[in-house]
Amino acid sequence: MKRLMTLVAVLCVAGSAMAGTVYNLTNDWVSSPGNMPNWSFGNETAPTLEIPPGQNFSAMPHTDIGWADIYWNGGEPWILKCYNQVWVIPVGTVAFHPSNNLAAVARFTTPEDGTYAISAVFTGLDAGIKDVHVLVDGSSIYDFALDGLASTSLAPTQVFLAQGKTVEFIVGPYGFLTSDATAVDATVTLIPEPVSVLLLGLGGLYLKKRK
Ligand SMILES: [Ca+2]
Repeated sequence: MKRLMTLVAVLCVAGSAMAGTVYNLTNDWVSSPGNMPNWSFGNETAPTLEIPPGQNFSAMPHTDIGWADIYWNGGEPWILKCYNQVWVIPVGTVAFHPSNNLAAVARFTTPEDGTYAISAVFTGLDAGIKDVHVLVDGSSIYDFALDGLASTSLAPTQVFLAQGKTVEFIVGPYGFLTSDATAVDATVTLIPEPVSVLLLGLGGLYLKKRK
């Protein structure tokens, strides 16, 4: 009976560990540069039919901003979070805006080897059409032409990645720059070792004890 209770307790711990380590762009957001160890920000050559996304990454600042400045911020591309959340940028998202020639990019760098679940929601905040992408280690796993206020999602997609690999969330101008502000909710979750492996280990331990 005691063994059974121990097993149940261990399984409960294993179950809670299954939630994994969640890296969410909005929740992890810190306005001071250098304080987001897993995230960096930049721009890349705006993708076209000839140029794939993910070319010529160049770092750029990310910023907090008051709501009234958003449309008139200028200096595209930009990536910002509006802390007072009273206008335009929905709670739980960060806003991206490309320029004519450059896509806005948030780049996650994997802290360790492991299986990662990648998901994203892109929501148009203005009337323009924009191209949105998710890249893993430089290769696209998701591309979508997002028109106006529509929304599009990448369902959780699992990939194994070594430490130091990149996952990029990108908003491009889709050819021309007009009203392309886009809210992004980006999440990368490090998934723990499967419970099945734990169970096999526990089973082995139990059999060994019974001998
Ligand atoms: Ca556009």
